[in-house]
Amino acid sequence: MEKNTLTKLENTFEEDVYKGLTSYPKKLSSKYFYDEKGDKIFQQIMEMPEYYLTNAEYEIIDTYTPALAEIFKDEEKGFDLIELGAGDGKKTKILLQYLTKNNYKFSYLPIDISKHALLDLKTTLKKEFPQLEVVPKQGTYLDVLHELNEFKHRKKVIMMLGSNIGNMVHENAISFMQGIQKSMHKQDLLFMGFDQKKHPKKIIKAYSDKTGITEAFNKNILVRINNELDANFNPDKFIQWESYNPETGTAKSFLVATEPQTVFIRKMNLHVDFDAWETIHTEISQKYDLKTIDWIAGQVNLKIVNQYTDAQQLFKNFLFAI
Ligand code: AVJ
Repeated sequence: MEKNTLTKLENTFEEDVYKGLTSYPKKLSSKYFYDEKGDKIFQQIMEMPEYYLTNAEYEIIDTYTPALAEIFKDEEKGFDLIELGAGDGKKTKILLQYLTKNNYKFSYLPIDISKHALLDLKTTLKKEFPQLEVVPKQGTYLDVLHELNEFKHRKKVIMMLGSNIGNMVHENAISFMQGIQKSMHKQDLLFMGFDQKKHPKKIIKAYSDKTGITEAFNKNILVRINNELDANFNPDKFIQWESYNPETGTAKSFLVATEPQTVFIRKMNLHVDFDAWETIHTEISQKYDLKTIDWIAGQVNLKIVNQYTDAQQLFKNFLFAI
């Protein structure tokens, strides 16, 4: 498929906002949390003590880097380390540090939707690892699947950290992983992070901190609609609410209107009415167990090669092959 066709399959911000705010119940996708300000708020989230995911995965990578390096390597041709949703690369840098220090042959290809995040990453990597070949690519997950097919000349290790997969309902996660699987050859590997089911209180706390950072993160989507589509949302008339279903493992985030109100979106000439306590669903953050990951792997014809976890078993990284 041509790249143009692929991008056409994806809706624009404006289309998604229109659809989401004219349906019932209302919804807006968390993929729109991330503009320059949203990226910064997410950095703050990763530093909050309540947001256990970052430290847990950091511990896993820190512990297993030498073992992973041995599994990733290809002595003959080297390998391409392709990271989907690279962000600021904090966790990846442990791996890059070890691989470069020990003269493993590889290139690093960070892919992210945020041009801004990629530029920052490229600059810091240049400073920290001047000898490392870095080939950044900007694009969405759909662009990424297209790009992956281009890498067939040597072993590729595809990496997706931070439980980014958790933003997708199972059906979408499966078609996304299916796309990755199709791009993989015999020796290729997929290394992916999955946040684990745990005490529901711990999950709720991670997604509804008292300082209001997560709330600001969710509300950033309203701010974007105000700025980019000339609207008059008053973020103070919404609260953020988190729910967690321990049976399905789905954490769900909402913005809830605290009073009846009408918002005008000038760019679309659209009036949006809210009843008191009406909701906008913004995000899911799926939590997994082994049965579910086994099921997904089976659906997409991937084999689990290994799994890695932290001392408290809060988070897991799975290594898959075809
Ligand atoms: C970046 C998708 C992994 O769902 O845990 C953090 C985003 N949302 N706090 C997650 C997020 C609220 C995060 N991911």
